[in-house]
Amino acid sequence: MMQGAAPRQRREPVTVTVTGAAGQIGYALLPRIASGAMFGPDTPVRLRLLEIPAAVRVAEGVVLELEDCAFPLLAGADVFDDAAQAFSGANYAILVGARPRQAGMERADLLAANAGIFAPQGEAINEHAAQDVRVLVVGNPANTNALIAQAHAPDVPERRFTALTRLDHNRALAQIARRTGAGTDEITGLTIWGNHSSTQFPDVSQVRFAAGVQADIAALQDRQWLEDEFIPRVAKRGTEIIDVRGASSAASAAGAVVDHIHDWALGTPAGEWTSVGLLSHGEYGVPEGVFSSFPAISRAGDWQIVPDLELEDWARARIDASTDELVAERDAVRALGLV
Ligand code: NAX
Repeated sequence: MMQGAAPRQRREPVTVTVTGAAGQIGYALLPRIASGAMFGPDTPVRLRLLEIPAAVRVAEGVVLELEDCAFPLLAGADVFDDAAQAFSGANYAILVGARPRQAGMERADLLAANAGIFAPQGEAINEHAAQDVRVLVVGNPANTNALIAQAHAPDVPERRFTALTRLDHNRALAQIARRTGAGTDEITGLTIWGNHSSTQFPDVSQVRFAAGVQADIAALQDRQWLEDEFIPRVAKRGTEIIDVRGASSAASAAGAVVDHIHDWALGTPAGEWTSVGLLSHGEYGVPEGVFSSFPAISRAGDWQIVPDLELEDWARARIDASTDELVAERDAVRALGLV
């Protein structure tokens, strides 16, 4: 028999639980996690997938495909319809599965339906996940679902709960790159503030370009472009994708999940920040007790909100409008006794 190359030195596997694994984001996300895109080429992953009973077979089909990718880093993939089992030993929990808004559903109905998912999942994380568990909520309404899950996991440090706004961040980055001619990796200082909804505020006031870059930097001073094109396009990009693709964002959502957890686990690059939905303690005047998107850096596995950024008056008004919406969502779930 021929002698192959010596195996790489590998770390202990990381256990990642993904809910909604049979859905379209799941289908785009799971191969990327298993490929090593999330934790790097030396860290194996063990996947624990949660689905509702009716979708377990589909999730098992996705596992068959993962097997057929023969990923060297995939240390196992199992499907469950029970949250306690699915979250057992999870180092990372990615909560994608959610109830979509159906015709005739009021916002309170949507929040209540999702609370029925995120409250028990928060409890299961509290009871069964690993000590170092880190949680990312993707399923919408993501910010308030994160609040519900966090409120039901009192033993997990609150900063270990996050809501995904990295997709909005990446969408804004791509639009700035298009407008200025800079590469997406030559742009720093972007922030998404507020809710992952059409009220969000993509803020370019602190944007910086890499030294020597050939770009139309002055374009970002064009207030008319910012207000009439950039902000609405980023905030309504989800609807644009549905109109053009005929289905909601999946590959880009999966890409944003990979970026978010990658930076959380391995750190944001020196001198850069990203956008993360975090529980507010009044930073930047955002009301306490809502999950708002903030500028954040990750060091040693912890998110820290970037302090002391200047906010112009019009930015303040837009952030307030988005966080008012978050307060209204919080009050609605509070009225239902859910947080
Ligand atoms: P799909 O409808 O394709 O998949 C959702 C999956 O979740 C289904 O397979 C369903 O069976 C499962 N599910 C439902 N309840 C569950 C439960 N209690 N436990 C486990 N699994 C459960 O939706 P998909 O396109 O994958 O989107 C998933 C969620 O992501 C939606 O709520 C969507 O709105 C949200 N998004 C959030 C984004 C963000 O940036 N925060 C962007 C992308 C996406 O729109």
